Amino acid sequence: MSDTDNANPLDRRKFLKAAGLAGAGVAAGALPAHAAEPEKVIVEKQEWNQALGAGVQNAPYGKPSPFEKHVVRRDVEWLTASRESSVNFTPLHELDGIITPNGLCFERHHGGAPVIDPAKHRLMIHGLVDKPLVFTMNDLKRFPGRINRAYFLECAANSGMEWRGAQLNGCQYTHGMVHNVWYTGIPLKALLEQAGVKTNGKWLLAEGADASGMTRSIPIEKVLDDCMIAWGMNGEALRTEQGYPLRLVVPGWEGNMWVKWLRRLEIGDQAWEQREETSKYTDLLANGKARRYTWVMDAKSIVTNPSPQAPLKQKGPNVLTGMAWTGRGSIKRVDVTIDGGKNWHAARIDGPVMPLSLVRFYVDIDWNGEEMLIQSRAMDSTGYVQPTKDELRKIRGVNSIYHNNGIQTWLVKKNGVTENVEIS
Ligand SMILES: Nc1nc2c(c(=O)[nH]1)N[C@H]1C(S)=C(S)[C@@H](COP(=O)(O)O)O[C@H]1N2
Ligand SMILES: [Mo]
Repeated sequence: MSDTDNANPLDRRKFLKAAGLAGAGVAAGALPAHAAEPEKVIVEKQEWNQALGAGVQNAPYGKPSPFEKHVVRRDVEWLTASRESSVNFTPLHELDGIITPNGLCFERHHGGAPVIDPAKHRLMIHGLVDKPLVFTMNDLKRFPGRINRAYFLECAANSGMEWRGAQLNGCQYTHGMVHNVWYTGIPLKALLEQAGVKTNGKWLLAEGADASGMTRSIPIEKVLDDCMIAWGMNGEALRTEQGYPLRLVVPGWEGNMWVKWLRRLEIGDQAWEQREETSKYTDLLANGKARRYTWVMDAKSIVTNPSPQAPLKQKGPNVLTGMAWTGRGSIKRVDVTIDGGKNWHAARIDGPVMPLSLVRFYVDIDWNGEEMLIQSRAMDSTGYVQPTKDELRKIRGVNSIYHNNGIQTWLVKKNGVTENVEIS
């Protein structure tokens, strides 16, 4: 599905001053309630209590309610060169909590999503090891030391279109190349211990079994620290799009390194300098030099509601919510402003705060119907504070599409309509 709202991105550019806005207070006033007079819908008979509902086994694999059919991954036509080498986006504004449902995790693949027979899938470990090994899926599932971990995965190109100014109108499009999943699998360290990494083994090459045969080099310290191979996501098997039957998990590091449909791991003494780590996923600076090996995803946050696809409908109490994540340690706090940065308020983080995993934050606001300029700013356990987009541009220029973790601004207009803007 494509979204024609985003067909003409430059129309969305907008630069506003932060002055003179006082749209709301952050302490909730009166709580939402209804008139004492009974509404018709509660006293009337409804069609759903006049006949039996669907029986069990009507849907052997459960689906969302038909009323939720707008909650889908979406792509953007002008960003879609071909279906097989493309991307779609997680509908962040429709989600809550910290876990991304399996069917809504954004997809990025370079050669389409292959359907692999797990009985014929193999994982090979070779190169600078004492004993090259080949595992079947069954071998891996019998391997001792299975673990479960929640991690975010963010594509380095997430928010990439925003380097040159506010463009895409919706957090699904500006920030939707991220998902957060509970993985089941085994630490890569355990497999490599069985193979025996030679002392000159300093790098790992991971290769996918898809048509793109995507490959990335990863330094051995990271591999032995917390990388895992996973066959499970959110309690069930990986989805085809996410690498069934096996994917690499590289916590906190850019999504491109999380090789899907994982078939081969080679140990070497230097990086392989593959396409995805040279001409791609390398950040060209203004002076013509490039930053490379920019693996870690810096702290970032986004207000998902309100946002352009989820405008405010009513004055008074409203729940502002969003999510934050960092590739270093864990999220320590998230501050939110509704007046373009004049005042900042510590958001309430709810749910587990785990390293290298999304956190959910809330601010209960009382909207008086005036314009608001909303931003969120994440801070992680290293003390790093999410920068503004202009601070990033000063250091990095605007050549690259990668690693834009700048603060996002939403303008909420008097009628509740919300737009992607930048404050200058
Ligand atoms: N084998 C293989 N692995 C791959 C890719 C690919 O095209 N082929 N794309 C990478 C990129 S660029 C990203 S951002 C993530 C996306 O993971 P997802 O599709 O589960 O969201 O997978 C990475 N792993
Ligand atoms: Mo990516």
